[in-house]
Amino acid sequence: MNAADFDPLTLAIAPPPNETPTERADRELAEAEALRISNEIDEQLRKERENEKKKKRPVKLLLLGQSESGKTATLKNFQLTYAKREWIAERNNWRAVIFLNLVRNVNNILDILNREMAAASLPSPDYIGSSDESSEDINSSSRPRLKFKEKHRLLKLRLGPLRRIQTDLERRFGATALEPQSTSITTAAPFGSEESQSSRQSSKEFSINSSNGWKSAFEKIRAMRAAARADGDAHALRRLQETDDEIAEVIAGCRDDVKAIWEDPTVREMLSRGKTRVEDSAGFFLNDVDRIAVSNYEPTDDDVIRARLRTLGVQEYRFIFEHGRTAGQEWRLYDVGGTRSSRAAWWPYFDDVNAIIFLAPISCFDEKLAEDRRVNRLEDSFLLWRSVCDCKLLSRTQLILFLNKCDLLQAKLQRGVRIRDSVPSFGDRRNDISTATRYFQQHFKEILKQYSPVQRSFFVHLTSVIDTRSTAVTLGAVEESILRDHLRRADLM
Ligand SMILES: Nc1nc2c(ncn2[C@@H]2O[C@H](COP(=O)(O)OP(=O)(O)O)[C@@H](O)[C@H]2O)c(=O)[nH]1
Ligand SMILES: [Mg+2]
Repeated sequence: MNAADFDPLTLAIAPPPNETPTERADRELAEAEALRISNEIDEQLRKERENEKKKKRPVKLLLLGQSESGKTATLKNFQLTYAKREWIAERNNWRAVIFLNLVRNVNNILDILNREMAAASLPSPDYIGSSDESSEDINSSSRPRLKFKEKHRLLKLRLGPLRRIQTDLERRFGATALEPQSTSITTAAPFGSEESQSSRQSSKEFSINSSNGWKSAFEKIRAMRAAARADGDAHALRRLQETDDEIAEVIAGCRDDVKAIWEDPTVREMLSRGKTRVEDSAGFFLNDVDRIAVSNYEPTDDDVIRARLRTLGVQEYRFIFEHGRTAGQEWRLYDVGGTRSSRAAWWPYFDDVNAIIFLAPISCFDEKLAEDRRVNRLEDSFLLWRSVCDCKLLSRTQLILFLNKCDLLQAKLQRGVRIRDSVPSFGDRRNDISTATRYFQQHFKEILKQYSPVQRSFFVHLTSVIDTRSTAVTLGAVEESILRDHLRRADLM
């Protein structure tokens, strides 16, 4: 007798001692069947596990649209709605950005004021403004000349320190990559490349250029301080160490003058004659001076959404959603620079994205692209939408259209701006928001139908993405439909 004869397991599964040949055949058959079923279950479990893994794969979402269409603001809404912890941790970092936005609003007005005061002091009564198209007929002979007073000179003087604040803040954010201002830039430098940072010098807007966006813009400030310290560069260090708090003090000290210049009737008249709508510009905070220009200012959620930090290249943001139907699921959102020259950098990201949110700012029907003053911004959105619909790589990608800046559209129409003057095909339709959105929406839909390589659904939302509450509802719908598509794909694979 060997050891196996005493092994309880061997004994338990051993055939009964007096088995007849028929019994033995039956037994073997039953065993084979049991094995088959067991294997089948194993196989099924394996498949389910694999499927789960596929479903757990990150959902990839790309935000596209021309520059200043609201892509980054939409991304921030995602973070606010679905990754609140991270949002709160970062909120205070936006303080310096909001200060910069505010200070730039003021300095832009000061620039115009300087120009116009200089011009107003010229002896010629026929003076017709400066050569800048936006201020063409500020003092045209048909209207009374603007009367600048001692008060304006004093305001200019007292607001002088804000120039330095702007320069300081821009330097802090590494303001080397700049908004293209002309048509001469036609080729895209690869994102993140040296060239894209150094080739544009005229400082109109600062930007971030990195593989993960605003986080590293904030990180950069810390790194610059460390470098100055290591080099023993006391001067650089002193400048950099000027903390947000010191900057806040200077801005708080200018609070009354900032309000005074913004509320001054002559300045308002000057801006309106020059058709400069500061309130429509990116990062507009002049109506919030009382709240922001204080030494202990802390940004609100809405402030952060409205803060403008230009995006360059393609930036990836990874969020594990804490809320919503996809709680626990990783989402990767890609935010891109939207100027014409940066669009070439988008294509490599088209490969395996689940969905694209395409932002079309429909309030821009009477505006031109900053990078090419010949091109109407709405027309540019249509063309861009067409090339996205048309793209074979994206033929199976869900496209979600946001007709954005509806709030600005509404305000514009209420001011009496007529769509037909910029979009002749609009014709004699009613110049109101519902007719306008329906008209534009139809146009986008037709392009989708006509140019998509395979038929696909048209998902569209009317949005004002600076409104965090209504945007949260919209994002809920977006999440739902992307998730459904994501799961369906996992099941198919
Ligand atoms: N009034 C209004 N402003 C918006 C809206 N969407 C974006 N903005 C503002 O427009 C500017 C550009 O938005 P941003 O998200 O940076 O555009 P991006 O260049 O496409 O990333 C920012 O100052 C935003 O606050 C909107 O729906 N309404
Ligand atoms: Mg952006």
